[in-house]
Amino acid sequence: MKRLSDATLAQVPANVRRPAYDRAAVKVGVVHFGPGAFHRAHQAFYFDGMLGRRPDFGVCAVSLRTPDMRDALAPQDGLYTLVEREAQPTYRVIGAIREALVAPQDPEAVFRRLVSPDVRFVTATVTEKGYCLTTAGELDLGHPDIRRDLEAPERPVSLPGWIAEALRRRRAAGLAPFTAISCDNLSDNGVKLRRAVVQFAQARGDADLARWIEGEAAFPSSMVDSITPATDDALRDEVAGVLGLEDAWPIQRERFVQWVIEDRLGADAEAFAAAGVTVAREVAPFERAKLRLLNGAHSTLAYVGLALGHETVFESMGDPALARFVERMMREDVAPTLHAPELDVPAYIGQVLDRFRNPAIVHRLSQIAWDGSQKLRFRLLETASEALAAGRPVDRLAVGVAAWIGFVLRQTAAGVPIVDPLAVRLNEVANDVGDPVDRFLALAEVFPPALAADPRFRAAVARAYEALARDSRTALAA
Ligand code: CS2
Repeated sequence: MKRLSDATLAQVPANVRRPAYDRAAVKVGVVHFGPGAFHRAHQAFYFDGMLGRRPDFGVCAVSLRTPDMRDALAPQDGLYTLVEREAQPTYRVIGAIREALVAPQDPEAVFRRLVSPDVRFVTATVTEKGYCLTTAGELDLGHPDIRRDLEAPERPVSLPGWIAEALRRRRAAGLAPFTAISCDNLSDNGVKLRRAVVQFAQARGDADLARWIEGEAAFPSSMVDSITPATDDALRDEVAGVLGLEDAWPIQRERFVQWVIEDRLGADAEAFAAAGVTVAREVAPFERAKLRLLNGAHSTLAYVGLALGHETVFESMGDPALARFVERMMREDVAPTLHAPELDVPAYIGQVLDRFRNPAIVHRLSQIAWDGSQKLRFRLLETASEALAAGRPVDRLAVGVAAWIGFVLRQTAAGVPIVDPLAVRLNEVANDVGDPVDRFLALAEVFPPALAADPRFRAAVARAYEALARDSRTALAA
């Protein structure tokens, strides 16, 4: 079977949407760090929608570590298939990625793009861990990647290191900075990225650069949303059947897709809005609602659901006790921490629950369980801190946290590797002696010290932990 590429694009059947613009005329105006499934399901889809009117929004996709994505997409001229799943799936070939680079293999090619006057935007999906932050949200100067980048700042490996060095080179070349848009699930992601980059420039001893970045560069916050299960062979086979062409790395997601960006986009705001992006004065309320409701519920469903023997979000939602528990947590514990006058929170919760019940989406709990040490803070812990400050209970919020502890202990005992940047440390803590809840709460990389020290939080996690250990279902009575 032939491969999807510019040369074979015309053979794609009519029920598959194809780029309606002239791909040869597309110019790279965006550099994206971390072109995993989510980027290709989300930002690249929006840029694809802009290219008809604005051919200067082509994407240069930069992998910070592995060549897999470039190896899959380069022979396809950057083309890949996006499947939107609802009762009836729809198929669409996305053409936004014009170039795929692997940073460690060709750093100068990446810098050439980053220091090009045509490049106005840098976007990033490098996951929570890619920001190298402490639990207080500062750049972690002890992080191995940051230490390395401070020693050799012209050959960066971290996202803050790459952006700082690229901005230094732009400044030296007399160019305006690009606008850097974080698209990861962190609260105030733009503020955090900006702070990390400025702190990196300072730690590098370049106070002028730090000041220039602070004064001149925009780091809008953004909220991203679309449930994107990992690609598997079944998807590759399905797409090959529909296209009549081989696609090495198609992507699937639910049809629902949302991108809210803080209005620091200058003259390009219009172009984003025309492609369906919500350009908002303030993003934090949307971002918080999504992180705490959708992602908080996801992580809770993942750790509790796995303990109950479920495999997917859909299955967990079919478990009445678990579905009821998560809904109560969202409505009674999370919603009161949100201050989002522009959002109908009860309706939003209903919509999120419906999305979890989409039978066309097979979203594995094990995928959501990855990187728990990085995710819990934004999904459950910040909510718990605010609930405690307001004198509200945290019993239900503590169940997901306790279930995460149980998950780490089970995986460690079974010798199953944990996908988490702190895996080694987590295995050590799991194998240690003493009260498990105390041992885990002492992890300063995960739990902000003030929260870990709060006796109400500790008691709630300990209660949930015991209930889960006795019988996972009793914990759901919280
Ligand atoms: C999920 C998210 O894997 C996870 O941790 O909670 O990827 C979630 O599907 C997206 O944030 C939805 O926009």
